[in-house]
Amino acid sequence: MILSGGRGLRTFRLAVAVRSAWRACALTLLCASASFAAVNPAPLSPTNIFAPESTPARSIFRISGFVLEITGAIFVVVFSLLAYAVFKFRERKDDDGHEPPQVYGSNQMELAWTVLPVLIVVVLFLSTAQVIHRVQDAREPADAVQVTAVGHQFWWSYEYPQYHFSTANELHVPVSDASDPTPTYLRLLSADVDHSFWVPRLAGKTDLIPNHPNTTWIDPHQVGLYLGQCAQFCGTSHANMLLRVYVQTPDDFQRWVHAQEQPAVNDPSVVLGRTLFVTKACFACHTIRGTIAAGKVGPDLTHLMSRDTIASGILPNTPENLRRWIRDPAAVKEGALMPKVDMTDEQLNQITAYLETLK
Ligand code: HEC
Ligand SMILES: [Cu+2]
Repeated sequence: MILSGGRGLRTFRLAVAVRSAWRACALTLLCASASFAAVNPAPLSPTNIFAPESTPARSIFRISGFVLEITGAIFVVVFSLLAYAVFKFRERKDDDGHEPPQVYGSNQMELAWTVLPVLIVVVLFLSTAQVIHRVQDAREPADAVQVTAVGHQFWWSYEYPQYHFSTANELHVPVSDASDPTPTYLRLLSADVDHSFWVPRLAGKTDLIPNHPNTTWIDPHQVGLYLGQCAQFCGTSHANMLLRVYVQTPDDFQRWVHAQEQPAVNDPSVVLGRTLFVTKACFACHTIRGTIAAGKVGPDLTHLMSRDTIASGILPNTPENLRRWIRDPAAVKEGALMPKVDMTDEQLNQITAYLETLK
């Protein structure tokens, strides 16, 4: 029978329930933070959201942990009370079959379960708004590296306006030391449909929307390769539109910039391949700086061989894969917007040999 022991006993029972709920809650939080700490130092995967390495990602990680703690505590309290009530007041053999006394309208209770949730929502709202403000409205330092990232179906182009070159699919940025930050600011644009830039260990998702420039920034604290992928369904090969961010020491980054600024290598031994490139359709879609090829529909190939992968991270950049790709792009990547260009095996070999000189 519910609440049969008078007001004193009722209060006592509630107090016991609340106390055990709090114990369970504290235990859960302890376990949760222990597992967070265990996951944190060694990322289990290159896209692990629990291993942030850049200020925006860290802020998001912290606010997520905070929200999880509060909602976890609510879950534990509610679930414990529920379990307690179900067990304590279960049906017994000696029940007399009457409905227990019904109790309505406790002002204290009504107030408590209205005011508390409102307070919790306000706290969650304010702390989230603060993180959004800190990430979105961060002032761009004068010496920040600037990159314009453009999403295309199904690849990325990266323009470095300070250095006058552009590249594709593999973004290089300098590591950012906390004592002397060198963040990278990204202007996000789209050439066609909605895409989303998401490298979980560096920053939250930001969409690339046609005719609506967005911005985001990263300040990676550790040298290394960070992976991500387009997080917005943008067409057939949306899942094959991978992101690769190479975080380098300032010296390595400057060396990379210097190499990218150079025009393409002009190797006389592959003149047949080069001629094919500008007589077949290739040059209409691809840029190779230093030649007449200045197309913008596909990735810049000026320094193709400086990249580890082709086709937006889905294939290692090997001669065999290059040949496979040029022979029939859509066979490698469903829905790829590079057409199959008619050519003989010999021509294919010549074009591939030419591309392989583009260091
Ligand atoms: C109609 C435009 C078009 C033509 C013509 C074209 N391509 Fe492409 N190419 C693209 C697009 C778009 C991509 C990006 C595809 C993707 O990753 O989804 C691409 C990707 C590539 C890549 C991979 C680059 C990278 O870094 O991932 C190579 C190499 C390439 N093309 C070579 C060629 C060659 C060689 C020819 C001529 C035989 C050619 N392309 C003709 C549009 C074109
Ligand atoms: Cu996309």
